[in-house]
Amino acid sequence: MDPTHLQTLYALSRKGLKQLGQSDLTEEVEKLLSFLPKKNGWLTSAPLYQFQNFWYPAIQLQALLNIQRNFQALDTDLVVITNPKCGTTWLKALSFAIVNRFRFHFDNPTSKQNHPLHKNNPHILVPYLEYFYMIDQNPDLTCLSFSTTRLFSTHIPHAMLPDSIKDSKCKLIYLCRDPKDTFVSFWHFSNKLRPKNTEDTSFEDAFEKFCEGVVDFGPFWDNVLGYWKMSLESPERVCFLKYEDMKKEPKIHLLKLAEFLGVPFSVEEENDGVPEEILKLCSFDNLSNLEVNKTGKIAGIGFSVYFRRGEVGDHVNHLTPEMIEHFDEITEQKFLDSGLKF
Ligand code: PAP
Repeated sequence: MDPTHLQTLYALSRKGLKQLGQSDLTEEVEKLLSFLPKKNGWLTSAPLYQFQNFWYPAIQLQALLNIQRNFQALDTDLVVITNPKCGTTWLKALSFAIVNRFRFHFDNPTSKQNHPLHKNNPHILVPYLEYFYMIDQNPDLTCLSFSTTRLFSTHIPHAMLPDSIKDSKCKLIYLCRDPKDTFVSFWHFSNKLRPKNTEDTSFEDAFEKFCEGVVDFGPFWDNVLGYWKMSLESPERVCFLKYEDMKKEPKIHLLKLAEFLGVPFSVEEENDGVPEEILKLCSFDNLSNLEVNKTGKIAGIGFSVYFRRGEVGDHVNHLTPEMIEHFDEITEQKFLDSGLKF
């Protein structure tokens, strides 16, 4: 991979992450915020604002408006989309490895050892589109063009996607996860991100906020439903995946993903065990034990925060039976008649 592209991607993530803690907003956004419903956030100390039914920190809202106005999708783009904490890091790694497997081969030991995922966190290789647009109203995206498929990610809800993405033929992969495990993952993540001198949100308070929908890019359920519906209407555009299914049958889902992306595994690749190599490279055990992910940091945030347990069902260790029941009731009600179940 071209080192200048990598340097640009690192610089972008550094600036984007620093920006998350600031309120460097345009006058237009400042004015808009003064009219929007506002609640205390709990992922970071930044408040959340409700804009057209979804909740965002101010800087993310600014990025969203810039994206809606200025982002130009290409038909060859691939967008990795999630609610936060649904397995974004894993999906970024898998997508990168699938799409770029003809450049970084798995049948050649030197190429295998030098795979970019050994030295770079997946969030660097597949950056958030929001990071570009927090910094600049109309940024230069050339650093994404190191391969014919531009690969980036977002947490933007479906209803808020720019027309440019909706109207293009670019492909979207959406990964969702059981909201109970997502909430628990969010909670642990927020404890690691929140600056030491800020007041803690209690677990119960965070639970209530999540259930009310007050969480970055939430309500969780509405974010999921938007992409679920799009995947039913346009299955050739949206591949809708569940974290739990991927954990249970990773190879089946990897093959499905490659097929969807128009780069199915050949018989030779399958015979050579390439799908297994990709799964091993992107596995929780492998990624979380790489030096870059154990000790690497960017803008003061260690990459290790993206790796906790990586399991299904961890919520039973944190939620009371009443909380679980409440969560399940909301899920049932929200997904009623949608055909979507957890
Ligand atoms: P993000 O949306 O902020 O990027 P994301 O990657 O979705 O975060 O969330 C991290 C979750 O994915 C963690 O879940 P946990 O808290 O329940 O443990 C993390 O452990 C899990 N995760 C990270 N990498 C992998 C992986 N390679 N395979 C499976 N799960 C993973």
